[in-house]
Amino acid sequence: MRTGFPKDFLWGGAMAASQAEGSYDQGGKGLDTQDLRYFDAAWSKEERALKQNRRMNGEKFDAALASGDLEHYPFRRGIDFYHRWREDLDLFAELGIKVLRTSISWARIYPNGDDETPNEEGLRFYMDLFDACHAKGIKVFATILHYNIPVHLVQKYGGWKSRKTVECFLRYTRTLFERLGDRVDYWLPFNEFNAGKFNPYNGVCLVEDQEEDYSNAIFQCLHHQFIANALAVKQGHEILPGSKIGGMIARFTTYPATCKPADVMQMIHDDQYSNWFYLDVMARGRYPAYMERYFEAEGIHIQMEPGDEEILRANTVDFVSFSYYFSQISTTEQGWEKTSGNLIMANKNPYLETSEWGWQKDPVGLRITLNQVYDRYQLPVFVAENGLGAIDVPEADGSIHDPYRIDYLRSHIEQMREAVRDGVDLIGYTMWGFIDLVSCGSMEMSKRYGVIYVDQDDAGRGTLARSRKDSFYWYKKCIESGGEDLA
Ligand code: BGP
Repeated sequence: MRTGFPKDFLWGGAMAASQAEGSYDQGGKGLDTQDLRYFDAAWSKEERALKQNRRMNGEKFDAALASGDLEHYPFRRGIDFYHRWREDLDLFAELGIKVLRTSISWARIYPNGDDETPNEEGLRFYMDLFDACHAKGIKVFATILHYNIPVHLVQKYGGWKSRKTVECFLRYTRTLFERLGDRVDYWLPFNEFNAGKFNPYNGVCLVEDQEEDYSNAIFQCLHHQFIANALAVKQGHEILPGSKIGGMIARFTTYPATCKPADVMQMIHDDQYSNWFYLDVMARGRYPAYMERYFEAEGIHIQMEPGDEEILRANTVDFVSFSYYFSQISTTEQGWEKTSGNLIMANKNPYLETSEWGWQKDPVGLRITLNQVYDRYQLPVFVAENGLGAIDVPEADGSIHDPYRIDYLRSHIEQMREAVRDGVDLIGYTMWGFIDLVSCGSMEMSKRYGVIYVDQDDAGRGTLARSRKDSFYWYKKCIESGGEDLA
C-alpha cells in the first residue's frame, strides 16, 4: 500500500495568460475574447456576481472593440506578468514548485487566428519563459486554450460554431508542438471543457443575442471542440512521440440531498450531464449513450461529419484532470436553497461552510472525486486547479496573514494524500492562482487565491509589487517535505 505522495509528485502552481499577462496589445498580440469583458470597480458584491457579466451580447462586444480603456477591461492588464515574469519566476523557484501550469495566448501566436504564419515575438515570449522554468528545475504544464480566442475568429467565422475555427486551432497547435514541443512536459488542449455549457462566452465564445438557438449552438461548438481536441492529441502524438496530452473539466462533485432513490437518480444525471459527458468523450473516445436521451429531450441536433466518430475513438487523452473548488447537492425538490459555485449556482449543503463568495468548501469531496475519476478512467489524474478565493488585508508592515488559505490548502492536500493511499494514480497538483491574478468569473483583483500577493486593486491601481503571504511559507514547507509536513 502507498503511504503518501510519490517522490516525483508534481507540486505546482496554476495561472492563465489572460488573467496574468496583460500587455494585451504588445508583442504583436491580437485582441482576444477575454480582452472584451467589461468590469466596473464601483459595482457592489452582488453586481459583480451577476451572471450577465460572464455573458456577451453584440452591444457589449462592439463597445469593447471601440475602447482602448484598461481600467474597465481588467484582462487587458492582468498582473503585468508579461513584463515581470523573470522576477516572478524567481519567487516561484523560491517557493519550490516542481511544475508551472500556465496557458499560451492564442492571439499572441496567431493575432487573428487565421494568419498564415505565426508571430515570432509571441513564440519567443513562451520559449524564454519555458526555458527559464526548466533552467530552474520547474516543469511546464501548458494549457493551449484557457478561454481566450482571437476576436477575429468570432467576427469572421462565428468562433467555435465553424469548422474553420477547428482548422485554425490545429494550425496553432501544430506550431506549438513543433516550436515549443521540447519545452513543454504536459499539454492540455482545453481548460475546463464543460465551461462551454456553463459559461458559453468563456468556453465556446458565443455572443448570445446573435444566436437563433443558443442551446443548440453550444453543443455544436462543443462538438467542434471535441474534434479539435482529438485531432490535437493525434497531432501531438505524431509530432512528439511520448508526449502527455490531457483532458480537463471543472468538476462539480455532487451528492444526493437524501437517500430517496429519486434524488440518487437525479445525482447520476447531474453528474453525467455536467461532468462525465466531457471526460467520457475525451477519455473513452465516444459520445456516451446517456447523452442521446438528453439531446432528444432537449431538442439538440449536432451536425457531425463523416469520420468524426472515428477521430474521437482513435485519439483519446493520456491523463485526466480537473479543477476542484466545491461540491453541491442534487435533488428533485423544488426551491432548494442555492449558493454560488465556480461557473454555476449550486444547491446548498447544510454540512458545509462556504467561502466569502459562497463556494462550498469540501475537502473530502476532493478525495471522493479523485476516487471516482480514477475508478472510471484508470488513467493518471492531475488536479489542475484548487484553491481559495479570499480577501487578504496586508498589515502595516506589509505582512499578510492568511490562515484561512492555509487551512483550505491543508485540508485539501490531506484528502489528496488519502486518495493516494486509496490507490489513485495522482501525478500532480497545481494550486490555482498561486500568484494573485484577475478573477475569471467576477473579474476583480480583490478575490485573491495567491500565496504570492500582488499589489493591485480592482480598478488597476497599485505598484504591482509582489510579496509573500504566510501561506507562501506554508506551501513551501509542504512541497519541501513531499506533502508530509502540513502543520
Ligand atoms: C476556473 C478557471 C480559472 C479560475 C478559477 C477560479 O473556472 O479555470 O481561470 O479563475 O476557476 O475562478 P474565479 O476566478 O472566478 O474565482
